[in-house]
Amino acid sequence: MSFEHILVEPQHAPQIALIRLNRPKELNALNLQLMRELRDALKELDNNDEVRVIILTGNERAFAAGADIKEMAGRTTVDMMKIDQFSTWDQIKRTKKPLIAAVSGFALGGGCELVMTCDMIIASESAQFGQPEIKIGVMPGAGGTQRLTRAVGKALAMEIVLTGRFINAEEALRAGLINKIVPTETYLQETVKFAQQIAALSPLAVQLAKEAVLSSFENNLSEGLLFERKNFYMLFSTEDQKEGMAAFVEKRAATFQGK
Ligand code: DAK
Repeated sequence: MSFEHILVEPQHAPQIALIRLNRPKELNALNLQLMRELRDALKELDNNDEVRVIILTGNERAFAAGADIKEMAGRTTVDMMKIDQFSTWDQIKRTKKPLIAAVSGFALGGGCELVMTCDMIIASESAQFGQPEIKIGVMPGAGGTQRLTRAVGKALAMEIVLTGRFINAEEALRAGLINKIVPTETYLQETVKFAQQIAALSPLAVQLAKEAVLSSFENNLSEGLLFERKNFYMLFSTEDQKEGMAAFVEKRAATFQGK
């Protein structure tokens, strides 16, 4: 895999892949090419049996400061509709493996929306989150008004979206937007440690459990419970379920093969 705006390490650590957004001079502004590269890399890593968890990160100063304003500034509604960035974002959303965002510095606009498309968020002490689109005359367009509101509730989401105010890692943790705050100097190593806990588990159980949690965004409660039940039953046809339960009974560590 070779890309211009992202760096991909399929084996950053055993079973852990890393994708780094890499337009540092532009604070990792998400231009169309970067997003397409990200979509292609995720698809490839999703199909790679050696990979169990994918980490998405930027650099210490910025995860991503949003969509590339310079690229977007002259566009009309018709241009935007023809480009149809949503198909790229929709594909990213369909990643089956757990996707963990390791965020340091700015995660703004589309950057914040991308982070919220991930399954879990580990933030450095210097992380800042925001949806400042309102300050440039637009509004969030890639899920910001929906995912942020579900994560932090109406009052704070409304404030963030309507004023463009950034929140820091502490406030994001208190509000339920992120999983954990870690030191800035070691934020990536800490994220890898976090990812390793999940990589050690049955990838089949992890995938179906992820799907079931995400279904709560799409379905009402009874549909969601039915979806969960079917995934739960399905896991009883896997070797990993036999291994996991046998290991518990035999008081030993389980080894999951993803079968
Ligand atoms: N786009 C392009 N360039 C950017 C950028 C961005 N979003 N953010 C920063 N840069 C560039 C700056 O222009 C500057 O470039 P040079 O002037 O050096 O050439 C360089 O990065 C360093 O930035 P600053 O000099 O501004 O650095 P500061 O530390 O002073 O300020 C900042 C950092 C993050 C507070 C500031 O750069 C800033 O406010 N950036 C813009 C933040 C923002 O408004 N983000 C929201 C953009 S709109 C959609 C999907 C997604 C979206 C929409 C639709 N579909 C699927 C349809 C998303 C929209 C957005 O994200």
